[in-house]
Amino acid sequence: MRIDQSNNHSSKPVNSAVELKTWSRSKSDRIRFAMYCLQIAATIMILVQALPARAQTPTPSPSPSNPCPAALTPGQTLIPVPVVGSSEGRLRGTVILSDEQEWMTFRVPVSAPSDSSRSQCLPQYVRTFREYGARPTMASAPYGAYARGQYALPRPGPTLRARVGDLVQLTFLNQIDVSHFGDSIDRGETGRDGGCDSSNAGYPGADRFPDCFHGSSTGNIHFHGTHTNPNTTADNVFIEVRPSLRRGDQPIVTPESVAKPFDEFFAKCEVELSKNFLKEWPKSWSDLPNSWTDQEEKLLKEYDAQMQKSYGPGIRKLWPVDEAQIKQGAWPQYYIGAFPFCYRLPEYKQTSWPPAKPTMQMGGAGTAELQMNDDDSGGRMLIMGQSPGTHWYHAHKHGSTAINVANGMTGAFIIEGQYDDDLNKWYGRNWTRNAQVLVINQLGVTPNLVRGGAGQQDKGPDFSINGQEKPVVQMRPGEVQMWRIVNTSGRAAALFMGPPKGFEWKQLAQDGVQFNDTNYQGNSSQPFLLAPGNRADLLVKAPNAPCANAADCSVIVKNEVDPLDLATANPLTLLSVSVSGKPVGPTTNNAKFIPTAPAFPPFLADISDSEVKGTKELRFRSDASQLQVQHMIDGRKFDGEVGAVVLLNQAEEWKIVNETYGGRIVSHPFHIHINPFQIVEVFSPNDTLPDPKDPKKTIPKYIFDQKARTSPSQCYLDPNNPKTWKPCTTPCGTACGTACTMPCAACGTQCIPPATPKNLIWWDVFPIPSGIKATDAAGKPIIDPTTNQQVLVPGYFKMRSRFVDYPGFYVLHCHILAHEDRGMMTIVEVAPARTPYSHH
Ligand SMILES: [Cu+2]
Repeated sequence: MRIDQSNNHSSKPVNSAVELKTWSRSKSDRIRFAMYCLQIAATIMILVQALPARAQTPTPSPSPSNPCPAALTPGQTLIPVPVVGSSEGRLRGTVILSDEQEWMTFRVPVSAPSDSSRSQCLPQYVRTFREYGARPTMASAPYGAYARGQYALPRPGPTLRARVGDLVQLTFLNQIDVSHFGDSIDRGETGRDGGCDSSNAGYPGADRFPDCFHGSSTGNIHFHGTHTNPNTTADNVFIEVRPSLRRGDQPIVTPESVAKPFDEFFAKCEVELSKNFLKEWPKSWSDLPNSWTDQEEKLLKEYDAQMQKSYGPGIRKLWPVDEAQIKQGAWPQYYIGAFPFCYRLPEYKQTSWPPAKPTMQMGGAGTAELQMNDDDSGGRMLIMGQSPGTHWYHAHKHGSTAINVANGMTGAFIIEGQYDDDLNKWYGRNWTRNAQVLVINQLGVTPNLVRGGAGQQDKGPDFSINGQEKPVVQMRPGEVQMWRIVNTSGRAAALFMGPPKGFEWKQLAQDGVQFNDTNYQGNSSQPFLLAPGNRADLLVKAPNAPCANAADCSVIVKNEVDPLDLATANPLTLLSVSVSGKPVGPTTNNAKFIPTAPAFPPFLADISDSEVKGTKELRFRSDASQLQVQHMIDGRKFDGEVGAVVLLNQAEEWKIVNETYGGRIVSHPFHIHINPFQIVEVFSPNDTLPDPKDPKKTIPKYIFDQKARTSPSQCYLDPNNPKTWKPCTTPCGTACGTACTMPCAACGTQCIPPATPKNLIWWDVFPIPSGIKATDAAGKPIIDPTTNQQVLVPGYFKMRSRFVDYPGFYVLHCHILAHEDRGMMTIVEVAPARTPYSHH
């Protein structure tokens, strides 16, 4: 059990092993504990504290040493990320989950992020997603020009690029060398220590397996934003691929060792999935080539035997779990070293919506008859298509999403379609291929909770783009560029404050789903928020002349996990633009925003009131009564049970509630896989209004005591009547208009509830507004007479989604990934609407 601290700043890596008592295999390992000091020649002591089971916690001392390599210092040219593209309808590639030593940046001081803080760089082992054939990022151009020493630069996984309709055929390999990360194997199966990572800062404390940090060398890929099959070899986050076993120092599962069976599988998969976009294949383990499944069985048994040898009886073996799942006809969960992803990005080809029904369909019949006229899609028609746009992928193994994403296991997934064609028609051939792909992350090696008190970084590590801090994007004077921005951070949202002076921007898409023309025309150089997981496509227009200084051309963000943070959040430089070169002719298309938004696919039509067939309420709650704050949904942490069941091909309206109050409040970013959603109502009880007496100050928008009113614009909510806890759009005390929502007492029954808004934006992550503890005019708690507790008013939003096309199991969760790992996730089951029975 060793941890490579590698937090030295000398010229060669120091592989000092630190053993933690709780991870020990042998008696000698059991003795040493995790306070470890490394004496460095430069007389700097780096305190290593609170070592978690698979990460390092250097707390860099505030000194001018530990300089960063050039590419990681602010103001360096943005380095593009390598692309794995599709051809002839196939995205074929190999993504290798491996590890390397990279220069990681650490903010000094660790407190609130600020442009006046500085970064130190220390080499650290991190897990990476790399395309097959990638050379370490310090050795190959253009990285070689920036690197320092023998450590690599951080960067995201390759940008994947495909087109709507394409088949995705990805070989995924896990070649992590676990000896670089201490006890990074899945401790749950060792049968020891409850299965959670541990540190001497008190972790895991109140956390319990499986809702704790653990198993960080296990990998998988979530294709975030894809509308596809959630099962088997598609967007299936339940699979767990353990690192390859090794012979000597080398992984035995390699691209070569799986090439033959995977080629065979991909060829068969292509034939099957070409029949119909709704076709689900493979269905069972026996659909995979025997040569590979036999090999996997052997490797799993060998893995189990090795675990038994190391940890003795009491281990949880993997193969018997797979075996039982296979016997039940379920898809097995555990793999060693490799997994073949194969699925299609469905293309909606009809010109109107809803899709025309096939003429042969028999109303009310079971699938038995309908299978006759088609295949296992039961005669169903594709209802939604894959939206072309900026999507992404990331590690999604429960228990290690936070650390793996922080290590850099994220990447952009660009899905092209008519959207690109329309933009390229205006701007020029392949213009969208030259878009800036900006992968934001908060890179780090240890979640805050594992570090404990003093080492915690407020709002997490600094934002990086493609691994760099504050890089520079090149633009020509007057040029319009497309920026595809992905916030892959596991923690903080970035509020983009607006374009730099002299620039203009127009948002084209949100979360990989394009705006319709009304929303495109209606936004101009506005601020926008990218919560963790959100994306935005922007058209950015540079000024006609270079900036007088770099600061004038900087894109400024504020970092938040709740809007209340913004009052004290520092403006941060995310990136800068260098405006130089030959100006773009002001009358050419390349100097203008496209006059009309790209054609809007018919399947993105608003979800109407009449389409909604069911409602649900999900309550996200942070409970601060325990040793550490515990995060749950509907009072439960993730336990593998289904939390929401929906019938296939129905639209529902869900109220997503945030019962997180006071203190360090969090707007948990709600994310659901497979289908995007539209927001129809938002209630944010912590909202503020400008103070009419002093525009620099704010006053609460909602009051719970009429005597607290300082402005007629404030809305009164009755603390004893939860039915009034709703958004207020009409000021109280003024005449009620047609757009009034109910809560203002003064509006009474004259109010006409607003119609469902139109032209709604599609999202796949949306922060749930936090709740408030009700107080009276004197600032004292308002007590609920029935419970004798302070009245707590939760925030919420209501969303509508079409649970269409793909039955199966997938997840919804908080996209603050430490919350997800610790239990704020549940399973959605989309049940086939048709029974298998015939009723003649
Ligand atoms: Cu959360």
